[in-house]
Amino acid sequence: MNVKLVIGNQNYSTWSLRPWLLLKAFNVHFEEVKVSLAEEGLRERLLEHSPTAKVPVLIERDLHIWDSLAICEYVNDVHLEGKGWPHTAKDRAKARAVTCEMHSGFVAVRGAMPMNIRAKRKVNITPAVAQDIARIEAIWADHHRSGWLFESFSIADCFFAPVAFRFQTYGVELNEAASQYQHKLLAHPAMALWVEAALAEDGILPVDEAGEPV
Ligand SMILES: N[C@@H](CCC(=O)N[C@@H](CS)C(=O)NCC(=O)O)C(=O)O
Repeated sequence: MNVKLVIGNQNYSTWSLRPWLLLKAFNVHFEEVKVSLAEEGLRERLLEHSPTAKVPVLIERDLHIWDSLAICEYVNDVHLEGKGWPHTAKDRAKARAVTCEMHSGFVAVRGAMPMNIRAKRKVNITPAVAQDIARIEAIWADHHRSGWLFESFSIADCFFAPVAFRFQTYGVELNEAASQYQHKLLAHPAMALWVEAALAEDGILPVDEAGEPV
């Protein structure tokens, strides 16, 4: 197989989920290489694949791409003939804006609510976390009539997929329209495959075990 994707623990690694989901959703064949983030010598093991010692990394022949959004853009260009983004320039601009909002923002939610698929937990909702949740709820509630954020499943949906798991783990309640979108994401067949693999793992990352079990 030409395309290889190096990912972290599927229970925890949000950045890995995004390009993995894009490749699966569009049936791009790839070899998956999983590196445990919970074992000794992590930096050295990650440096074998990536100059940043982070996952995900996409490898195709002599090319190594070490950032989730850069990977999705490459997959869109080279393997999807542009189908990873909506087809109008206006929707592509909006899709990129919400994707970049996720890629570089929502720091409070990302810090307080690590993805932890196997858990059901409760965390303190600070005003900053509540503000992030409200913004995500507004983006989700404004979804397209297709049920996805835009006319069909896109990179923007991949970027919000980990949040669907986070909100499930921490019992975040959403308005009707946003909740419909969350369920649409959770029901994607590739998301079910990801959960199955996450539940089969036993590595624990203490830093991502936030809050109290419920
Ligand atoms: N901006 C990067 C972030 C990648 C990242 O932070 N990955 C985490 C796992 S989700 C990681 O590799 N952590 C290992 C470490 O920091 O030692 C991306 O979008 O791919």
